[in-house]
Amino acid sequence: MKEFFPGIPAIKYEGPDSKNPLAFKHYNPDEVVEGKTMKEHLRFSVVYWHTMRGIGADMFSMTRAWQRPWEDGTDSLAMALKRVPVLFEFCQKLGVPFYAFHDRDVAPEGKNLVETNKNLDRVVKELKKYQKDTGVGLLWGTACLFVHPRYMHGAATSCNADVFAFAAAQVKKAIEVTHELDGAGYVFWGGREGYSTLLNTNMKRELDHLAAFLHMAVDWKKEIGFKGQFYIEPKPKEPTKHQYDSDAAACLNFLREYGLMRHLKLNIETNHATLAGHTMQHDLEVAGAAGALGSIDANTGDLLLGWDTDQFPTDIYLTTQIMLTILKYGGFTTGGTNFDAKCRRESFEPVDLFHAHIGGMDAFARGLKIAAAIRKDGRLAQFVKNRYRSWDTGIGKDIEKGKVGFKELEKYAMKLGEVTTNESGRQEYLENLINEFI
Ligand code: XLS
Ligand code: NI
Ligand code: NI
Repeated sequence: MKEFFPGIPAIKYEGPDSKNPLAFKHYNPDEVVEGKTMKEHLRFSVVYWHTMRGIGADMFSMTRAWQRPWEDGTDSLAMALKRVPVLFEFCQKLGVPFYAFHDRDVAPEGKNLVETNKNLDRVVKELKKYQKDTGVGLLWGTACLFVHPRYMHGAATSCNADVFAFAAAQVKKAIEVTHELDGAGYVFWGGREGYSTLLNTNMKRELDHLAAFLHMAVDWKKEIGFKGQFYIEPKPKEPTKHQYDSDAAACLNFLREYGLMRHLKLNIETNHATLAGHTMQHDLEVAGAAGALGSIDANTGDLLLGWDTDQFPTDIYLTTQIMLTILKYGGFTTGGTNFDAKCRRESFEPVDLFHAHIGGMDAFARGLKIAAAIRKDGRLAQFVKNRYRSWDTGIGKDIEKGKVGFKELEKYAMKLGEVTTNESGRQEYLENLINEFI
């Protein structure tokens, strides 16, 4: 069999003292943490769009900067088929159990939808074969509803009903192929579901349409017996000025308003949360508190660049916070740690893809181990529990149980005269405590 990454061996765990750039220092797939192996906890996934289809483009150059010797410079079906073994060799060498794709990442559009679907079916057949041979599975599938110019006004939120219909047909097919490939989930990221100006936008009508679209997707999922988890991926802006699924809270509000809460969880992406003015941990907490924490797109932004730079996560403080929250909410079930991340334009060699993923995986492995150690130590959780102890008995308990109203509370406050029971929040002490483990 042809090797696409010659000279790069299967990446092994060599431990923290290793100086080998092509080895894991912390990700030890079979090591057990809190009762599960690291592999089971983290459920890493490689994305087709950046890793297989990225060319190192930016706003100032659409010219390929990245060397990918297997590419023939075409967007043909033949090239699409040649790319499949590259992805699987990459995942196998890294020991990553999953991948994720948009329909148009894996197969090119034809001259009409019939031909496009045929192209997709052909590549899906190949993907299925390689999944079977390698044991690498599909974390989630999705549809690309933002590259083709037909989607310039959005897809499900387009002002043009023909576009809505076209998008519906595309998503119907994308769910079917995800089902065919035994995907653990399916993601809705609102590519251009938003607006550039309110001057030409009927927001209420667009949101109603988006909800109708998702209900149709839920119906179709049931009809074909697809058991994977549906997710919405929040993002506040880019490409539009305002994306409707702007953050976790906005998504949850939308899902509740339109009766969709039971059917979708959230796929939270680090750089999207920060673009929304939140931390990743904030959006994870919002999703987790609502029972909707599904999966994560692992990446990071750059504090000095205000766009979705999709960098690989290397900050241990960040991965520690993420894993603390994920463990707190019981860990991944259908979801995983999907590297929606790409190398910088300047990192143009295939080996850079390995460095990038190894770094991300090690950063998450450390985050996981540190989070587990913090949980085992127990001081952090105990502090938080203790901070709320006034709610466990007496008046606090009565409030939580709904036993008292304003009248009773007024009586209580009058008797109290003044509050004398406040305690320090101890933020600095807690920050120091976290640093003990990092
Ligand atoms: C774009 C999104 C996208 C989704 C999949 O910013 O992160 O890549 O994850 O459509
Ligand atoms: Ni993403
Ligand atoms: Ni993104």
